[in-house]
Amino acid sequence: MKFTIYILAILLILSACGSESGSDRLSEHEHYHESGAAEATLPENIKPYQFSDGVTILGAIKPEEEKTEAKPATAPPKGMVLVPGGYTQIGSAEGLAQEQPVFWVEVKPFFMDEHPVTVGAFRQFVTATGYKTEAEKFGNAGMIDESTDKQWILKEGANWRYPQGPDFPPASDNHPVTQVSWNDAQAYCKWAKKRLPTEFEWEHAARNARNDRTIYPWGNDIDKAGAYNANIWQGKFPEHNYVTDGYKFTSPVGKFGKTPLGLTDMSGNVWEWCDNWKQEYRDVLTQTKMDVNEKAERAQRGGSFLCEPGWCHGYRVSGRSSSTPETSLMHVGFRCVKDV
Ligand SMILES: [Ca+2]
Repeated sequence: MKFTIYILAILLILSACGSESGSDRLSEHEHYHESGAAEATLPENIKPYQFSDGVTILGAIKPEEEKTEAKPATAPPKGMVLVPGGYTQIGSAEGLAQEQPVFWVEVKPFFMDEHPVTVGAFRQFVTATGYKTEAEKFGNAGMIDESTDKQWILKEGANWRYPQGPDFPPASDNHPVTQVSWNDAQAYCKWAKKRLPTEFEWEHAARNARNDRTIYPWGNDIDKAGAYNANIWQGKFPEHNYVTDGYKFTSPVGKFGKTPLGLTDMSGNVWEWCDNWKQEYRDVLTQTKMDVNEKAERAQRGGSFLCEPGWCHGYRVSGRSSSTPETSLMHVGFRCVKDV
């Protein structure tokens, strides 16, 4: 049963930067550039409510008064940056249907890891605790297999140490850890006395805690005179990757996309697990109770090295994806946050 769920999860990751080459299998997400998206309207009569400890959903209206919060007395822990609190408009009227309708949130300040959790950091966790990841327990994990026409497969022996399986090189310590499930990410964050961000905290940070309306955290250009700001896919997915940015798979953390807040890798490299279940925004706003069954998926943000705009432009700040919580994939990692 678990295996069936796992296969299903792999298929569902189609929305996360494509796992099949046939255009008849393109999901709504991947038709972004063909069809665009009509602007969705907000449901009426949304009352502000506490989405999580750190986020209040406000709805259509941003409060008029600007709060000026004193800088926290505590300095950010090593390897983390302060994300100031404030108001952010979540989503994009120019984005996909799943990024709409746009709405305001109030976010409390928090500390965020500068970059995704690395293989080296995850190794420390495993050494200290003896933790076994779900991919290790299953004996396999999801990867795109170049030898079988670049289809997603469950690769035997693939796990965080060997993201593409033991017949490929091991993961480098300074790259983001991948092949970790949401459950694994939770276990790591708990061990590190941190937690996963919610999607809205993540987007607030990607919008530099000041509601920047740019496509990416640093602006609107993915490259500047050929120098890339993110590790993504160049060329037509999945046929050919020109690897103009220098990395076919993951890249060392901190290499790409430093934001005004001091975060890196918020765009591209690996998708990042978020704490919350993924729901349609309309359902979030109307507080529609979610049916949490075995198909329910946890949210992911940030896009990956497999993303190219013609197929998936998930590395925009408003981009979203998701997988079931036991799924492990070669292009999904995470970073942690900590309450101030
Ligand atoms: Ca790349």
